[in-house]
Amino acid sequence: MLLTDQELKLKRFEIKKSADELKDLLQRINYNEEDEIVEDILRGLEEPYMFVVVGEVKSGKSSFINALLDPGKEICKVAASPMTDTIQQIVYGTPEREEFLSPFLKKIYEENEILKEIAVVDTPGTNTIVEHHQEITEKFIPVSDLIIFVFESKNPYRQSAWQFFDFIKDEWKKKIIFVLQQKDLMNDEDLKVNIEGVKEYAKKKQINDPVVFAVSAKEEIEGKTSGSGFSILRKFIEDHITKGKSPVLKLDASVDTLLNINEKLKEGMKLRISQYEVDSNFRKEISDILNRQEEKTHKQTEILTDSLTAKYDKISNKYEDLLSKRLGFFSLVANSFKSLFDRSENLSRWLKMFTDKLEQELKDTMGKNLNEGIKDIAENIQIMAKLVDAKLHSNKTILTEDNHIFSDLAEKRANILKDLMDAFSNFLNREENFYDKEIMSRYGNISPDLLKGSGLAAIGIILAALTHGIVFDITGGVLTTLGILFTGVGIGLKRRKILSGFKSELEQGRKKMSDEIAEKMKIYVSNIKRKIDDNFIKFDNYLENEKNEINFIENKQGQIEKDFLKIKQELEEKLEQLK
Ligand SMILES: Nc1nc2c(ncn2[C@@H]2O[C@H](COP(=O)(O)OP(=O)(O)OP(=O)(O)O)[C@@H](O)[C@H]2O)c(=O)[nH]1
Ligand SMILES: [Mg+2]
Repeated sequence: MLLTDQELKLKRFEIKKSADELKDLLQRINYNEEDEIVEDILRGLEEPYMFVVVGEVKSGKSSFINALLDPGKEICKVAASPMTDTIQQIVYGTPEREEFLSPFLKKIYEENEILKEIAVVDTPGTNTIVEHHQEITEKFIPVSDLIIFVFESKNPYRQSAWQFFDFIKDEWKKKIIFVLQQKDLMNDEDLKVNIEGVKEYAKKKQINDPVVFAVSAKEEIEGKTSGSGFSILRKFIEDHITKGKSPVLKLDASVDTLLNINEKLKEGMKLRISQYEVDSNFRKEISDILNRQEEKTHKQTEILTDSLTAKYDKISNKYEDLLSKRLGFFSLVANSFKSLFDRSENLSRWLKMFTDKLEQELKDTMGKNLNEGIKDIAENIQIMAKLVDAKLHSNKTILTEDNHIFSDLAEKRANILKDLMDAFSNFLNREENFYDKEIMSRYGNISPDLLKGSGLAAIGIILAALTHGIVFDITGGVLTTLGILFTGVGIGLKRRKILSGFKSELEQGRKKMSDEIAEKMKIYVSNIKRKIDDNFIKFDNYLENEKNEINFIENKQGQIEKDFLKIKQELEEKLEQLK
């Protein structure tokens, strides 16, 4: 014994503890197939080391097992036609008997010393015309500890056999030994060629030091034991597996399989992680589009207000000049014979005309200017929405719904995205999304009914109404104040005071106008941006959840792997001591 019973018990306990954690993880992601395998492995921990004999139909598997265990007895049925149709697990037990555990699994109890350390499993042949046979065998591979791969000596080169080998080696990383059976049907020379052939093939498939035996079950059973090849095989089994080593090897093989399952999950997670990375990058690009377009809108608004104020300034300067000259003239004539009454009447009339003209010119010029500038800004906001829509449609799917681990998650993600795209295209078509009640109630009040059916185009109409509203409201205010300033000017004409009043009133209006446009545009764009962002709430929640879940799984997996590797190292140190 390499380990005392107590030590074995402890190791089994450690394995079970980490395996339970692995199971929790598998259940968390609904990876049910693998979950059942872990269950099976845990159940098998105290059972003997398990040889599983596989190979193509009629390669001589059942005869091989009979010859190995008891040449005088047909434990497993042998025939010339496809025979073995269930997994037959041959284990130690008295009285000798057979039990059917399921339609696919038969347990045969034999009173045979060697079976106290190993169990031998006969399987249905692969590559047969009988349906399910290969499937039954495939299902049993994960819980095996050692695979005995049986070929017919005459032909170990069938592609189908090596494909099955790939499944065992790549998918389950099982330890494998090769047996060329029915060697009595070959001459020594040809047999040698085929042994070398198998070795070469195995090396090509990354088995560095392939173990190959050539045997004849027929000769062994007929008592021609010296040339049957079985004694060499039995010696190998004693040296490497039995004689006290098998309980440790059993645990070692079980840990290998558990590690392999953990590895598969890790491999499967790679797609999930890259999907998450693509998705969060995609989300970031959407935010970037929004920020960039918002920034652009601010720049365009600045250009618009600059050009508006330039035009405004030109007009105010011109009218200030006019006013100054006119007031100068009235001061001059004030000393003449003209009566005060005349003077005041003329001046009022003139001032009225003056303000009317000023108003008209401001309205005309600013209005024209606004129409130009607003077109660009509205277009820019529309582009923002359209870019987001285009981005949504270019989203990349990596984790597809046929993924064998994460199909549910892939489906959930696809649904979230589909809902998002539908919701967003609805969003774009509903003009009320672009109507900002709060801003619009003060300026450029237009009835939302007017916008019906305009979709994104509403932005242009809304912004035109808004900015015109601001400009007219403010110029209107300026002119009203000027009217008050000019009232009764004729009587006590104070030229300088009037001029400075005029100037400061216009200047205040100018500042108010450009501030107000900048501020309202800022609010308008940031509200639209927020509304666009709101479409992504569900997707953002999904992303957040994915981030946490991936972190959790990765951490857990790392821990489980570390634990298993530690157990494995301790087991292997024990085995090493024996050499
Ligand atoms: N000459 C010769 N014939 C053998 C030997 N072993 C088995 N046979 C014959 O080969 C045929 C198939 O043997 P089985 O042991 O049933 O082969 P199997 O691989 O278990 O077949 P399935 O269970 O149907 O996949 C039978 O007719 C056996 O008599 C051998 O060592 N030498
Ligand atoms: Mg058979």
